Amino acid sequence: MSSQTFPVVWTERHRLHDPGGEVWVGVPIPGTEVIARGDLIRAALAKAGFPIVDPAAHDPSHLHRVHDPAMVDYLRTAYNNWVAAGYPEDPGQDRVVPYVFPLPQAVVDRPFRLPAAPSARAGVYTTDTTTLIGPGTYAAALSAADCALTAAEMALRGAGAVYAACRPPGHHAGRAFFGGSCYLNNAALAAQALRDGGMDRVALVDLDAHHGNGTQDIFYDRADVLYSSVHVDPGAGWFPHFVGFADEAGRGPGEGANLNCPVAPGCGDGPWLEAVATLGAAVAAHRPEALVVSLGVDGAAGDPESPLGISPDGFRRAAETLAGLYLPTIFVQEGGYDLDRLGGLVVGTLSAFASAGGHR
Ligand code: SP5
Ligand code: ZN
Repeated sequence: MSSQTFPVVWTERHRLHDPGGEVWVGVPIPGTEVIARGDLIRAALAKAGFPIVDPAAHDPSHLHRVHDPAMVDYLRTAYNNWVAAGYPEDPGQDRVVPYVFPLPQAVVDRPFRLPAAPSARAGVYTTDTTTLIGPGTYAAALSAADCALTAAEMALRGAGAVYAACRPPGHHAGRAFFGGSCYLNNAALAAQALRDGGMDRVALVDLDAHHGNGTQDIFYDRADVLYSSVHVDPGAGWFPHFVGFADEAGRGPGEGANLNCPVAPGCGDGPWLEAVATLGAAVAAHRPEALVVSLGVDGAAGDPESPLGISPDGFRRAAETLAGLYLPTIFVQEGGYDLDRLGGLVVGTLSAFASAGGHR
């Protein structure tokens, strides 16, 4: 292993997840969270000399540390129940996709009962129509979680930096909801594993272009895990639309341990790197024993899912800011959808972190 690299946890099992596109404003479209992403990232890292290791398999009970067991059970069984109900033949939909949602203001206040129809069950845990479930989705999501958990275990054993090549991504999955192309929250699982392994305080920095509403939800009431994020302003019309504003600061014992730095569409490197510096200062003030970075590179100029316009050099400079915290660091892959630039952005960011000495 060259001194400018660190271990990558990756598995070909990500290929089991083919969402088959997404439904956006009612229209089936190809979608951008595609199988090629996982393979392009691996190829670029291998070419750059990063050593690649397989994840260890973990018992699904690990998932219950951050997720509602009922949601995990839903994800495990949803596809088979969908097929058994005949939807692939009539009306001709071979992926699990919702059509109704139990909004709290639209259901009477009585103990929740799971609806009988699989088509209605599809709306119980997801926030949107863009996060379809196919035959291998649950298996791939488990393997992505395995990558993040394995990276956490390597950090607990003394690794200075590890990259978990998670696909599907995770930061839009909360304790009892999933969405935004995410099913299980890989970064939250890694942070919780670090806590369970004996670290007293952990910090998360989320660089994905979108707010990590799932990660925020999981840790919103907790003081031991800081969640901090720079993302495109949801108030300017961007996903996840309802959450991710600057006044969301945590609740109860978690008050002050949640930091949102929304930035304007088209802001480019300057304001984004200022926000990254703010996140870095908050992490240092939290005095964590380790750092988990939700590394989405969908903020990059040219990405089809965000308007931020960050340059490759911007990502390198963000990595140098994080390296300057000198913390054991786990990078967890989130978004990044420009297939021509994805591999280069990930390698550039991780290489800059290693060159700045962040992995020692
Ligand atoms: C993990 C992650 O980055 N999830 C982000 C999902 C954002 N999805 C927003 C809605 C999709 C709209 N895509 C249509 C693009 C047309 N230009
Ligand atoms: Zn994103």
